[in-house]
Amino acid sequence: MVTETPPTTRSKRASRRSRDGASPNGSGYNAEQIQVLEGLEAVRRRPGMYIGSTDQRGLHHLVREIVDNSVDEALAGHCDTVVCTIGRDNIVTVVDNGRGIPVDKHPKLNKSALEVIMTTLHAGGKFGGGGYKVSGGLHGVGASVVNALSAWMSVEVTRQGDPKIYGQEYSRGKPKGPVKVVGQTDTDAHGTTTRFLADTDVFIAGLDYNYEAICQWFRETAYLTRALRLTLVDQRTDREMTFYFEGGIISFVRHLNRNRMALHERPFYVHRETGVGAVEVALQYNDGFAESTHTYANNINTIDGGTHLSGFKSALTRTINDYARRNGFVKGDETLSGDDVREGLTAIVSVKLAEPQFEGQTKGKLGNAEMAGAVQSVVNEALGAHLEENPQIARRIIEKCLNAARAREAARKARELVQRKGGLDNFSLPGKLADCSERDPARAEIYIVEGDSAGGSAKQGRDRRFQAILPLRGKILNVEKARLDKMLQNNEIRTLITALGTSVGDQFDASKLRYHRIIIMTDADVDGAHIRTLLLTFFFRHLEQLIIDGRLYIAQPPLYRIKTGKKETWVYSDAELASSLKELGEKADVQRYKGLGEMNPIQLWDTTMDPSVRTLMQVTIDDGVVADETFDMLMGAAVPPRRKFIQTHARDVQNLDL
Ligand code: 0RA
Repeated sequence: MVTETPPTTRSKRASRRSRDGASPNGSGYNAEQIQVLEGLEAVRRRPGMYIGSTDQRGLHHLVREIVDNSVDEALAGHCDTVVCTIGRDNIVTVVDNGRGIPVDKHPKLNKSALEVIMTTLHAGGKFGGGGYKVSGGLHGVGASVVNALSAWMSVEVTRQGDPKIYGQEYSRGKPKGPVKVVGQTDTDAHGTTTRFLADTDVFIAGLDYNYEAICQWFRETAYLTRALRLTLVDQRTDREMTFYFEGGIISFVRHLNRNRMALHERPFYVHRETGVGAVEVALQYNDGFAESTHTYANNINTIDGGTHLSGFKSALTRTINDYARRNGFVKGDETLSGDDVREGLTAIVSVKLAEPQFEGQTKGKLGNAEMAGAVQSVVNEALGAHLEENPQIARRIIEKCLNAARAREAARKARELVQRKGGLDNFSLPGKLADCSERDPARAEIYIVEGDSAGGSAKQGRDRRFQAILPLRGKILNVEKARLDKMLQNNEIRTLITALGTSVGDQFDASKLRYHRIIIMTDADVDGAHIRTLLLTFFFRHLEQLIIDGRLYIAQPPLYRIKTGKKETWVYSDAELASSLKELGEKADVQRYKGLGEMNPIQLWDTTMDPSVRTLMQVTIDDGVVADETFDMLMGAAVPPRRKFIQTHARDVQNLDL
C-alpha cells in the first residue's frame, strides 16, 4: 500500500530534509504536544464521529473540508480562485490564492500557526479574526481531521510580501518535520496549496471520488459565493469544470427558473449585514404551481429549513398582504395565505452567521432563534420597497397569488365534498385497498402496486397481518403540471391520500400516517419507471415530509429467474446475471421477468415482499436542488430539456434515487 507519495520535486526535497532533521517522534515532547497527538488519535479511532462515515460520503467530506477552508477565505474577500484536482494517484490538491495560512510562531504553543492548525482539533477558528467559518454539521471539523485520516498530507503557503514558500508534510496527522522554506516565488504571490492522500486503512472501500457529485456541490458553492472561480479537475478521466457566477444567488434563481416562464425579468435581490449575521435573498416568480425555496446557512444546504426559512416565509406573506391591501387587491377580511404567496415561487435564502446551530436528526435545520427576526426584517423592508417601486411587477405577482387563493378555495370545497361522500378520511377506506390487520403504523406497511393483475398477486402473496396492498390502475396524474384542486379530482391520487391517512396541503398531518413503510412496487420496464416517477413526483411535491421522515421505499423485484435442474435463483441486475451465469457454466435456463404480473403470488413474496430476504431502496433527498431540478426537468412544461435528460441519463431514470 502507498503511504507516502510526494508528488512534486519540491515536496520530495522537503521530505528528504525532514528525514535528516529532528524526528517528531523524538524524546522532547511536552504535555501539549502529547495532547495534540491524542486528539488526532481519537479521530483515527473513531473517524465516523468527525466525518460521519468512512464510505464514499466520508471521503467526500475530506475534500469538502479542505475546499471549504479556501471558500471561507473567498467569503472573507481575500481569494477569488480555487482549483481542486483529483490526481490519477488519488491525491487531492486544493490551490487557492488567499492570504495563506499564517506560519508565524504561535506564542503559547511555541510552534508555527500552520502546524497548530494542521495538527490540533478545532484549531481553525482561533486564527480567524472576524468573518464566518463554515462550521456546520459534519463540516468545519478542521483541516487537522483530514490530516489525521490521510496517509500523507502536505501544505505549502505563500504570504504576501514574502517570496518564500513555506511547507510542512505529515503522515497520518503527524508532522514529518518542522515548517520550513521549501521554495521561492515572487513577492506578490499569496495562497495556500493543500495536498492529501486519504488513508486506505480508514477508507477501506478505496478512494473512489465521484466527479459528478463533487461537481454538483461545486456548482452550488459557486452560486453561493458570488464571483468565486471554482474549478474541479479530474486527471483520472481528463475532465474539468469551472464554475463562476457573477450574479451569485441571482444566477442561482435564474438557473432554477430557466425552463419555467418567469413573471418578471429580474429576480428580486437583497443582501444585508445585520447584527446577527449576513442575510442574502433572491427570488423570482414563475407561472407554474410548485414552490422551490432552498435555504443555506454558511453555504450548507439546510434541507429541513429552520429559523431563516420561517423568517423569510413570514416576511413574504406579510409584505405581499400589506401591499395587496394598501392597493385594493384584497378587501375586508380576505387574506392571502402562505401557500398562496409561495405558489410558483423560486427563492434562495442564504445566511452567514458566526455560530450556526444545526439541529434535527440529519443536522439539516438551522436553530439560531435570532435569525428569524433578522431575515424577516431584511425581507420586509427590502421587498416592501421593491414592490412599491415596481407596481407592474407587484400587480403580476399579486394576481398570481389571488389565483392561487381561488384555486385553494376550490380545492377545499372539492375536498369537503369528497370527505362528505366519504373520501379522504380513514373511516371509509377505499374499496381497492386490501388493508392489513396491524393497527400500529410503526409495524404496518403499504405496497402501492401498478395494475390490477400485479395487485392480485400481491394481495395473495402478502402477509396480511402487516402488509396492505393498494393497486393503482394505469398512470396517475402528473402533478407537476396540476394544482391541488385538479389533483384531488383524480381518483388514483384521492385513493392514495385516503389510504395513507395524512391528507394533503394545509391539512397534511404526518402523525396520521397509517403505515410507516410506503413501498412503491412497479414493473421493471419503461412504463413501470414512468409510473414510479409520477408517484415520486407526487410525494416530492405534496408529501415531501414523508420522504424526509424516511417513509418512502421502492421495491426491487428480480429481473431474471435462473433454473439449473431443481435449483432456482433470482437475479436482480444484468451484472448479477453475468456473474451468476459464469458461476453456473451457462447451462442454465434463464427467464426474464418483465412484469410483476408474471410472477405467481408465492414467487412475488419470496423475491420481493418477504422482509427477511427482500431489498428495499429507501428514497432520500440528498440534495433538494438536484431533486427539484430533476422533477422540473422530467415532469415540467418545457419539452426539449426533458428529452435531453432522458436520452443522456436513460439508465439513471430507470433507477431514480433522488
Ligand atoms: C487564518 C488566518 C489567515 C488565513 C487563513 C487562516 C487561511 C486559511 C486557509 C486554509 C486554506 N486556505 C486558507 N487561506 C487562509 C490570515 C491571517 C492574516 O493574514 O492576517
